[in-house]
Amino acid sequence: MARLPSNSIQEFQAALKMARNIIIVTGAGLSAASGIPTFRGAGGMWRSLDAKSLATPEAFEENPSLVWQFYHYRREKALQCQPNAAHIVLAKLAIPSILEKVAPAAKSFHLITQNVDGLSPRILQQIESIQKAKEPPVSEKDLPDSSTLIEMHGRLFDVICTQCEHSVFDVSSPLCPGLGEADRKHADIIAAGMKENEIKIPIEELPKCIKCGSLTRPGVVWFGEEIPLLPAIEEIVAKADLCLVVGTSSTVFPASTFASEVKERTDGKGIVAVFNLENTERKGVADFVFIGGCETELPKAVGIDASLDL
Ligand code: BV8
Ligand code: ZN
Repeated sequence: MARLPSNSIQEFQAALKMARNIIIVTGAGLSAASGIPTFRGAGGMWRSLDAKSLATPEAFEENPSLVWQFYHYRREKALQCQPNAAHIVLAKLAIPSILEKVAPAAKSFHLITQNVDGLSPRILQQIESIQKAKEPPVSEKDLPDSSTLIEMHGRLFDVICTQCEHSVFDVSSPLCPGLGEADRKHADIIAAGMKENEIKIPIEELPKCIKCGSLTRPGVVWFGEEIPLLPAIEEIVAKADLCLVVGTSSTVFPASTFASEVKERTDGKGIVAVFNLENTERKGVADFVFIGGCETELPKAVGIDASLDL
């Protein structure tokens, strides 16, 4: 009989102290407090557009104008939002000298995010600039290791050519005049999703490749597409003995399998901790469940505050 998951911070911190290879899997719930609606949450902005039917190569093939408007809206939204306390605490764990305070036995740490909104890389870069601006210069151990962050579903701000695959990281707002105009015309994404309101942007006015002039696409992994970083991710998951699952409904494959894989591969000795509004892991997988917004529960449980005076 699997024991009920605990929500004891003391027990969790004891498990953290023993962990050797830590992975953190995050989803849309991590960015909810920043104002970026989740895929499935109440009022999820994509309900009217049904994200799953739009986040596919087929949808893009059939209606690049609508799919680009969907992603352009999310780009603009992400640019307006700020990382929250949970993003900050996770980014601080990428600093070796901070990680070793809470996890002295840790040999590796990886933050595997399903999110494409760029908030985690943004706060990592912000922390790195704060640290690098210090006099006298801080040691390597006080700098965040950005190689610990893996954006497994790609990035909203990567713009990739459909022909020559030239990729540009482009945060222009708007990305092109046609998309800027469509954004202005739609009061919100719900309106944009209504067929009768659809604005048809001619293909020649959609974002083009600066090298060969062909149509570009958002640099995200669509449903039905392979995850380019998966082999590296699987190697990391295979070694993990502690897995935090933060703000994800654990419904999208293969990210949804990582926590149970840690549990199964270690004959149950691996530790899984869920930070969500509800327990999203199958029965018996989660050792710890901290119910509530991760922006408040994560700093408390990990014992690291979200201040940026490092
Ligand atoms: C692949 C980029 C193989 C695009 C995304 C096997 C079984 C079942 C399905 C499949 C399977 N194999 C393949 C599939 C199909 C598919 C899939 O999983 N479908 C689902 C619908 C069942 N998977 C794939 O296609 C993947 N590819 O497997 O390739 C392959 C092999 C050979 C050849 C071809 C293919 C690729 C999947 C990548 C899809 N791209 N993103 C974009 O963003 O538009 S996924 C996208 O949806 C997001 O990135 C994110 O990952 C996901 C949404 O999930 P969540 O992040 O969990 O968000 P959600 O809204 O669901 O939940 C929010 C949670 O937060 C909730 O639990 C809520 O309670 C909580 N929350 C809210 N507020 C807070 C909070 N928690 C804490 N604090 C808060 N404040
Ligand atoms: Zn090109």
